[in-house]
Amino acid sequence: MPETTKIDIKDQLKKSAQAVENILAEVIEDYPFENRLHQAMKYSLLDGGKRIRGVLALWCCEIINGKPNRNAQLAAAALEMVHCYSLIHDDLPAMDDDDLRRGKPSNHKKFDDATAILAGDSLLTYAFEVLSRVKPEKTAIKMVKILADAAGGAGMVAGQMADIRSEQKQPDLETLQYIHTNKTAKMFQASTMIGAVAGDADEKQLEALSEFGLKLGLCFQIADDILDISAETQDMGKTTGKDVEQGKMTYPALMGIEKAKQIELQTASQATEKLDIFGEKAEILKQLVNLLLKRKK
Ligand code: GRG
Repeated sequence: MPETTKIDIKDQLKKSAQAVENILAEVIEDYPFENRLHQAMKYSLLDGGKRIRGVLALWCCEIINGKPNRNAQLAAAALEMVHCYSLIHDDLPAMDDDDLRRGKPSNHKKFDDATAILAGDSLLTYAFEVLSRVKPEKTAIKMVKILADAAGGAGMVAGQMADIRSEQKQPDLETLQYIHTNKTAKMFQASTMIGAVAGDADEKQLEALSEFGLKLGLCFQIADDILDISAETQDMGKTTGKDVEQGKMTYPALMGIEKAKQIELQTASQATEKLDIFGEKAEILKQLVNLLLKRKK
């Protein structure tokens, strides 16, 4: 990672996303999965996605430690596997019922509902097997706790539950913040925290990256709400316009698109402020925030 502010962020993101892709390709071949499950897991896991969560883990480790180590690579794979399971399950008829994900038929369309459920289950459990390879064990346990807290029934799954229960209801800020924090932001926070733990961060550094991750995740979800209205299905690789159709609680639904854009910018600058203690070293994360603000997919 260059030390100066002259970072080609798109190029850096592409390279690091490829590094995440490589580790995913490695670990997914490294276990005796049942054959059909294995095909379904690989179908959704490989060759797709921006890999933001995995990249955040690599970059946060690098900010602390100078380079992304093996622990950060294993954790990046685990984060992307949990994220991928959530997308497979989210697309099922009982949830968001979507035929398209990452520009191709969603898992249950390509295979079938039962296979998609099991492929998601298998990705979720395998993520923790991969984390168990982190050394020393003390570090692995810290990472397991961070990821389990963020992904489970007090995190992403809780956010998904609240999201489903709030469909067709009058939007209110408190519920909306609860949904966004849990459904999306906590997995971003887990990504930055796990990267920091891989780099052996001290408490102050861990806290700063944790707060940065949470704010970035909120900003990412507000942007996603806006893109669902303003972007094209073709660019997003998933069906757009569904939030309005399903009566989802979103920032634009609560306050209109212009105000939502203001909150998005405000949240982005709150995220960036958390990086002050790292000085120039965190420049790449600041530029990532700017890039995500401009994203079209
Ligand atoms: C089903 C347990 C369970 C949880 C579902 C993550 C999630 C919770 C649902 C997916 C649908 C959605 C809009 C979630 C909000 C988080 C989000 C914006 C996911 C998409 O993340 P990206 O854009 O996806 O990073 P890629 O494909 O780039 O990896």
